[in-house]
Amino acid sequence: MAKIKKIISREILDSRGDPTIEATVILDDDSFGVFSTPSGLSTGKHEAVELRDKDPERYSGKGVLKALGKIYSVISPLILGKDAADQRAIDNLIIAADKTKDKSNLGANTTLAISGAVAKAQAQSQKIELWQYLNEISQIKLGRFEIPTPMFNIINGGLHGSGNVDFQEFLLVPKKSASYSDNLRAGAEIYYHLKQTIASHSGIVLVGDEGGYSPSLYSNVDALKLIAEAIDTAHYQLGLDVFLSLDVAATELKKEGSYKIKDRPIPLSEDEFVEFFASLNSEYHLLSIEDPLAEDDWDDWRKLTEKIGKETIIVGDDLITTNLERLKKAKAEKACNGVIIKPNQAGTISETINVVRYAKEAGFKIVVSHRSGETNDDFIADFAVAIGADYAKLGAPARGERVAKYNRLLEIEHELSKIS
Ligand code: 2PG
Ligand code: MG
Repeated sequence: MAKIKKIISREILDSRGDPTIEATVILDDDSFGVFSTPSGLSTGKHEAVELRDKDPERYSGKGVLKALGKIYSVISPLILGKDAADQRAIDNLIIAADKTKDKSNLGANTTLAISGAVAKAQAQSQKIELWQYLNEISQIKLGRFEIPTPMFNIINGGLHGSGNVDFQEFLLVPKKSASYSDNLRAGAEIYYHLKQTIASHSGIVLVGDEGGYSPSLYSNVDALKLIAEAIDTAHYQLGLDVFLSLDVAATELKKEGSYKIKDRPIPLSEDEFVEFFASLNSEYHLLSIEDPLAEDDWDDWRKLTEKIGKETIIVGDDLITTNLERLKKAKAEKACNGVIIKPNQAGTISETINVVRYAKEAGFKIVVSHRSGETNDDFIADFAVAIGADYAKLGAPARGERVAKYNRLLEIEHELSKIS
């Protein structure tokens, strides 16, 4: 049994240049874990919240010195000396100290940094891979470990783009039957060709927050057309080798009760927006649509899922926010059939695992996801394998903080090839 001996935390920068927390947890057998918290931009109203300094004189108010103070004064005294193997007990102490539903006291950025660092330290102490350890504590029984199918975000719009297109993410998803390394290659090759395709149409090639291109287009459908063209020139077949998915992040688009998108001259009502997706889907056979409707519009979600949920995965991100109560409601209301899992929406590893376990039992497709603000921490890759996610959404196959995760999956694929 290894006990928590020391906790060190620092303010570092994420991929947007915003401060975030890096926590190091050291055990009395000298094992250690380092974890840095990612940060979302298109955050859901119901997700756990970050604690930031709000001091306009430092980092435009985004500093995390108060959060570091909470680690020093509240969390460390609680968990120093505790057995690192008991992740749930440690997380419960942190949850009890926070006392809020949305982690607004300690901040989910604070609580996750410690929770994740404890898990990493314990995996090292047990001398097993992190994905193996996380699977152990999740108590999820998998027939065998597999690499989830990657979802490459190759065109960035919405809040992650440059005012170019309304939908936040245009994703490329390779077929499930291929190996992960072949799928990564397909993603990268189509990404190169997309650059040429965009250059030949608009001349300027910019990238957004997740490394996907951010071209200025007349419509959202134009983005799908560009990707289809790039798939073709890269010698892959749409609908056979690769598929298309969207993260609409629709809450950001809804203004005064309707959705304003470039594809239509006048704003669309909720019902018209549902129809828009139904017809888009009949043309592009989308593999999945994430957040097609606003985060509290349960009835509209149910209507869309009823209409196209048999052929397409309707994925709740801002709708569910990795929150067990909201996931239960989504099941009861048949609002969607897929769920995004982001540990920092929940705030601890144990709470995230609770949501995954319920989602699996209820038959939801599971998409484990990074955030738009990331560091080189590759924890999320191990987590996706550990819980047997169907998909892993990790941004474009480019930019250091994104490829850190894709490369970690390559490493795990290699490790798995030795044990199977
Ligand atoms: C999303 C995410 C990640 P953000 O909406 O799915 O791609 O974006 O981290 O900004 O919430
Ligand atoms: Mg999303």
